[in-house]
Amino acid sequence: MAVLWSLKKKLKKNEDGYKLPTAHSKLSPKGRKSSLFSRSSHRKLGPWVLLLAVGALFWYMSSKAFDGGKEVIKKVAPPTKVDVLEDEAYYDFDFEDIDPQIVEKFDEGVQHYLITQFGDDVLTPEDGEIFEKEQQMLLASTVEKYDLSVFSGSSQGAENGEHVLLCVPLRDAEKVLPLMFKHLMNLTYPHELIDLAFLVSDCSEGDRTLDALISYSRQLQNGTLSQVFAEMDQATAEQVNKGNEKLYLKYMSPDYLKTVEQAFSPPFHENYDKPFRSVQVFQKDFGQMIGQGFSDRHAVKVQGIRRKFMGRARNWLTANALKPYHSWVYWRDADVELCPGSVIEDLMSKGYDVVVPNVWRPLPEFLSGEQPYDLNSWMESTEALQLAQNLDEDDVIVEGYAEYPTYRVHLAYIRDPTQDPNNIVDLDGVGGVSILAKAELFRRGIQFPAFTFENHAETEAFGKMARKMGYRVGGLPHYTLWHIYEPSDDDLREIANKERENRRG
Ligand SMILES: Nc1nc2c(ncn2[C@@H]2O[C@H](COP(=O)(O)OP(=O)(O)OP(=O)(O)O)[C@@H](O)[C@H]2O)c(=O)[nH]1
Ligand SMILES: [Mg+2]
Repeated sequence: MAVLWSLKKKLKKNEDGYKLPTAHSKLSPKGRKSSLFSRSSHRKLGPWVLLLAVGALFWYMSSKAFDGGKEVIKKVAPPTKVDVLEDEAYYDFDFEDIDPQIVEKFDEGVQHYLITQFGDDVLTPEDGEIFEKEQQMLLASTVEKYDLSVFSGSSQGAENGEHVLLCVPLRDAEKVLPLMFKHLMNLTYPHELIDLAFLVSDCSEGDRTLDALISYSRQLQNGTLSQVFAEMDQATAEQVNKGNEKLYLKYMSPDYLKTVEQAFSPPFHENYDKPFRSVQVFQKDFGQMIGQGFSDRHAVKVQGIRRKFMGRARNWLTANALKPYHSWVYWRDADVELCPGSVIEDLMSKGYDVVVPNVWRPLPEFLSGEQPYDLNSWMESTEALQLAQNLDEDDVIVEGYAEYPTYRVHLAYIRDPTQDPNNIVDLDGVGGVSILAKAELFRRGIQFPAFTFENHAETEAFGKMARKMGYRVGGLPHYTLWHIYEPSDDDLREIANKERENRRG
């Protein structure tokens, strides 16, 4: 009974609480073998899937029994097929030499009689060898050794099999999750070398970021997320045909919209659907009360507080997710619209310890069509250093505000799309939209200050701290990521005016 209960509890915990707009049970991974037990490298998945299947049967039978025969509404059927994870990289480092079935045997009380009652050794030499091996495995089952010098990170990480921890902070992000997941699948860095880690915090009441994230993640790891999105996109296309298109899109550059459309249309790269090494979802609230739309005359002060909350969130995420075998950490915001799939390899190839791309955003054509967006990546200036000397120790300088005339060189403003995207410049502060950093920095204690460090906080202070500890921090002025455009209230009014003018002819 206790066993039954725990199986039931396990299944309840794994139940999907988020309704994806598709029939899950019909989805099965495309183009790859689906046998679970055919290769030795799958041996670790086999027992768990078997356990899950047996558990599902028990759960189904017991729920029938306790429901007095009433039809039980199943929210989500457990996936009928699970992807075969063939690459060794899915299994290396975490107790890699251990076969859980063998180790489990000892937990279940399997005994070995070594001698007879007359004192003879009864094990045959072959059995003795197996026993010796299994006992060694048992002794090693909770002991693992890591040589950290192996995980220092090189500019050819993919070729050298280097593992990346990919961190995404999320707040009220349900709407942008499909976009974010498409970008994750589009990454050409080997998925089996990437551990995904999400931190969801301080979401508004009714927001379903966490549930949606877990549902999408399961489909991602099952190799079926692109099919879910294909169905969702089909539904969106039908809405557009009914004339429910977002009005502002009429005012965006057709070239930009075409680039976005192409970026999310097949053919995708050959490993687009490949599961990642792992997905970890963390939830932790910090009491962040400042809403995205908040703005008053203390806006500058609010920025400092907001950045410190973000710093705390980032530090919690790295502290929980960073494993000894990670060579790199890649930070990415969820609200990026356009980004090359090779971004990790591209940033890695520069031989720097911390690298960021340029970040712009598109605008309606009546507002010049585009705009430098992330002003947090910059080179320090004498003016800003002097300014800092006259500030309170706890004051946070915020870029782009008249209160802080820093005269710094911003990465965003030195972009020239006709120039070589491989060019790199040294930076002091970095923005958080897309940061690649060697994992070593975090191991040495560099973090995203949730306090004022040299009159900065969070990612800008991270850049400064990395520089101070002797690391190379760089930015690519001509390599651009595009942040999503969300029309402001002013923009929406302007669009409404234009629509009225058009109607009047
Ligand atoms: N965990 C966590 N994530 C957050 C929080 N605030 C924002 N995020 C996430 O961090 C990323 C960047 O947040 P944004 O609000 O876009 O911040 P920004 O890009 O600096 O500013 P804008 O784009 O101008 O609003 C996104 O992935 C957000 O979902 C927070 O308080 N906690
Ligand atoms: Mg943003």
